[in-house]
Amino acid sequence: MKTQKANPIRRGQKPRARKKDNVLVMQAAGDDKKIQTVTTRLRSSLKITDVRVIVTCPDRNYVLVKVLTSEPGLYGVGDATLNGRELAVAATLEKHIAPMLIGRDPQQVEDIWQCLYRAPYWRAGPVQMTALAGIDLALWDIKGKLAGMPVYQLLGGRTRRGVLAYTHATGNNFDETEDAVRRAMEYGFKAVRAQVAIPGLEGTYGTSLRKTSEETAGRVDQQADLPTTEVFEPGPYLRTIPKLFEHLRLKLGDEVELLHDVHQKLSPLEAARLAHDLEPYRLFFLEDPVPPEAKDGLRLIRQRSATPIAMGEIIHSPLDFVPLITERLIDYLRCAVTHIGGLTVARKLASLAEFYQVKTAWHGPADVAPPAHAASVHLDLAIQNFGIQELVFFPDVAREVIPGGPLFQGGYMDVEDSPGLGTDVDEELARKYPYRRSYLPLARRKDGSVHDW
Ligand code: CS2
Ligand code: MG
Repeated sequence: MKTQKANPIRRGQKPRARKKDNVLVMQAAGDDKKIQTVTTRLRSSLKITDVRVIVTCPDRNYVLVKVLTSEPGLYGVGDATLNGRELAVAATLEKHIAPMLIGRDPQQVEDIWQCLYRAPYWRAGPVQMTALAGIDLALWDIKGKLAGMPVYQLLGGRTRRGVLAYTHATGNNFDETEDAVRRAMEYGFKAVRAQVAIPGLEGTYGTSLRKTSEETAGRVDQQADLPTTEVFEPGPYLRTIPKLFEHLRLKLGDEVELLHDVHQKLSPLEAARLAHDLEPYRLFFLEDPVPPEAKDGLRLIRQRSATPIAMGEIIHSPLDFVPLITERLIDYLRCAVTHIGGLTVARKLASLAEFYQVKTAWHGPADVAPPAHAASVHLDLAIQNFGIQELVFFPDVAREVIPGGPLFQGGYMDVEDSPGLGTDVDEELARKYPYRRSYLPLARRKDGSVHDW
């Protein structure tokens, strides 16, 4: 694994400014004393001058936020992508949030967070919390650039050499899923999420080989411009999944960490049964076993099994996590940093969780952009109670439009030691890939009634 310097700027040493760093003014100032004067002046007069919202579709839709400041070249980039509701977030940012920010000091990250959370009066919700996160990430990016430090340094500094990552493996049958897990292991992964198509059901969440699968969801070139439909039945699902993990443990042994995502499809009683039936196969965690509306049902799962539970990618009000943490109903906090309101609030949740031995597993899918992945990894590196990080590899076209982001090697993720979050957006290139309407799929039971996807 790559080892990195703990701190890029030692005391008495001039800040190193690369061409694209936004601390050039500090470098130009010459000796340390002048640097200090310029920095102090810059800090006391810094203002937000513009908030640009960039909606782009390099392979799938992303919403980027660029916060510009009165210091030429100093800006921050955040991610505010909400799969399937991109334009609602973009409008919130442009029409409601941007006017409140012009002229404000971008260094007041906490105060701006509190204003944007409380000022609308209407609390939380995925659209508002994602918009707020986009701004929050951009402000942390600016703060890092001003300090000449990567964001994890501002969060307390490195507590680990790297961040344990997991990827997805999927197949139409047990053998195909086993092969996919093996491929991930050969690539260096020590933890893999395993999903399989359920016999008799058309399309199953998490299986990439069907048109309506999770891998293609939101990927516009493969999707109709109205929601596609999958079929779900709990019976066959509950019979198949324990057999999948029995197969995987038998073929792959005990060492690889295995995970599974239920994607909020079960009732508490069904989920309790699944968690119990999976216990012999020692999952790293079982993800989102019930929908958020049924989160009280996590108590039933706890009574029935010791399978670790991760929950939260569709919970968007930070306060909803408090009972889950303080009653120890979950083992892994699994909201997306970018859908819960950003680093400012995610680190508070992580701190609360630390006191209850609950760890983090921030949501890291392909449908949030590199600044969101980078923010998660910066936080993972700094907190004590990090658990695991979901990792995706972006296609080249997305990496060209939104450069930078975490690195992966030997099963672990890391970030470059550049100031801020270490990501950017090429606005000109982004314009070449305009937004295209896309939806997440819908699920129905065999009798036609609507179910959670
Ligand atoms: C999934 C997501 O990564 C995961 O765990 O649950 O891929 C989810 O389906 C998407 O983020 C929905 O947009
Ligand atoms: Mg999930």
